Amino acid sequence: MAQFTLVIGNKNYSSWSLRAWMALRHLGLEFDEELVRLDTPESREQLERHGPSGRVPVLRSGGLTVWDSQAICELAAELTARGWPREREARAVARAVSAEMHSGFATLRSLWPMNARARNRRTAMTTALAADVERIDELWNDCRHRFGAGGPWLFGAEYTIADAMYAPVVLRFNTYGARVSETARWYIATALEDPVLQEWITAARAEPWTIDSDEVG
Ligand SMILES: N[C@@H](CCC(=O)N[C@@H](CS)C(=O)NCC(=O)O)C(=O)O
Repeated sequence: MAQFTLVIGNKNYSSWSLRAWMALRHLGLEFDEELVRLDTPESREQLERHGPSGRVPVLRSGGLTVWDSQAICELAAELTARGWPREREARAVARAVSAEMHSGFATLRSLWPMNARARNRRTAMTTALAADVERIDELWNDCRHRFGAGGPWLFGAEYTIADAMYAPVVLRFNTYGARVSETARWYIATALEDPVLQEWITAARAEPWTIDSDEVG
């Protein structure tokens, strides 16, 4: 049994779970996985049993409970001494773009819910949605051009927490056909080839459950 247990929601729909899961996997922290189905009559009681916020992801280790994706990523980075760029300026920007994702893009998150297995969905574009897409395109370009030269990720050769934070956005842009720049298209294609993300998508496809409110487009 691993020292850590990561409690997650449905792989098809739970974008915050995906972020923590991607970070742990890429940073090489071993963990057991426990899935709580979202949107069932029992979900609330089960979620509240796992963590005080009643939300997933939750990371458990012995008596420690960590109940937020960003806090889980930070703990993983501390434990592995990986996950943030080594160079200070890049690290500061990586933290800024990760925080921007964690605290923002509400329109994108509500109008384009993560649906890992869905393809070719289309929704009406709104000004607010276009602004979120444009801002993410801009920040991906900024990271790739300033720091990405050494490899495929936002900050180059090493996968960082910033990549984990935007993994659900990669899936959303793919599902809903976001119109983005060439750099962003390249980053999406590269991130989609990642075997770790592919493993999550395969598991999402195998889930028999559907959440109607997240099936849009
Ligand atoms: N700020 C939290 C957000 C977590 C969150 O909203 N998780 C969703 C699933 S992606 C959840 O648990 N929803 C509870 C529900 O659907 O009942 C984090 O970063 O972990």
